[in-house]
Amino acid sequence: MKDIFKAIEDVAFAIDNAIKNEDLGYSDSENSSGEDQLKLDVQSDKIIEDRFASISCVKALVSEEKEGVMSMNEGGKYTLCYDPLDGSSLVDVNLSVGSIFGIYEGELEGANIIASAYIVYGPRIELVWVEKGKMPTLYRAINGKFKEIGEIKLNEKGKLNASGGTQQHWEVKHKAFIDGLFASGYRLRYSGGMVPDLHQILLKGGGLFSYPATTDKPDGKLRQLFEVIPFALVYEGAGGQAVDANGKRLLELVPSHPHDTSPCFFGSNSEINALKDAYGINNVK
Ligand code: AHM
Ligand code: MG
Repeated sequence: MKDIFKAIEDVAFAIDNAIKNEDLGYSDSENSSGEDQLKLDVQSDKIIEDRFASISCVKALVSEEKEGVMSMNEGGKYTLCYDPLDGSSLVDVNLSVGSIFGIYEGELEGANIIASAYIVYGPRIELVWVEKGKMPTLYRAINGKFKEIGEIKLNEKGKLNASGGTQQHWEVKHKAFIDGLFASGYRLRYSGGMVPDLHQILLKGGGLFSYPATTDKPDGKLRQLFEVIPFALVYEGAGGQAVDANGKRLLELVPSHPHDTSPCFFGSNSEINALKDAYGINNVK
């Protein structure tokens, strides 16, 4: 696992360098979700693929920017599922973006994630790493090296509210719930990048991030293997909750395809319990 952590540290600096210096235009290709790929998406994917080729415990890669599963090292036991540059459409307006990694042992499903990590490319580079059953740890890049800052713990209740999806397509119960949070004093914090948005809620003590089912996207937008499940491990490790629209733990998701999506809600306990009440799903497993 140390090898994987070291490789993630290395790709953080390489991708940060690409973001700062490379062409911001589109490539000629689309990813498997039908989205146009930026040159930076493709470059970030290649940086990760190349660095992980030499990590013998990694048997396969699954990337937001690749079709299917890419075999790597025979005899490896882990599959690395990753989004190389999440929120890449925000690079041209110079907002923070990120990379997300889930490390799975066995079948690719929530129950088998054993560690996850994300990198925030902001004014500084930060990295959060969590192993199953432990608390997430924050690292910050200082003078070209990651320094351990400390463990991340959510408060029982926060103040921030971030909900994605087009409001025009929100379900009535979602709109009523979000309006209720604002009416009770929550503040809007939504950049359109799940990495900085979820990171902000974690570091500011709590709140709620939602990417709900919408009438135009009934299964949500965010991908289970390399966006939703890795962040669920972080939020549960920090003492919060991460559930789908039925109140099921996101760590129990079983994707039938590597690019399957799911509605998702991440937050501290008070907000997720309020969500379950508002959605009428309390105690549903
Ligand atoms: P991407 O992986 O193509 O960058 O898309 C994922 C991003 C998330 O970072 C963010 O939460 C979401 O898309 C924002 O979507 P929307 O603009 O629909 O709110
Ligand atoms: Mg993404």
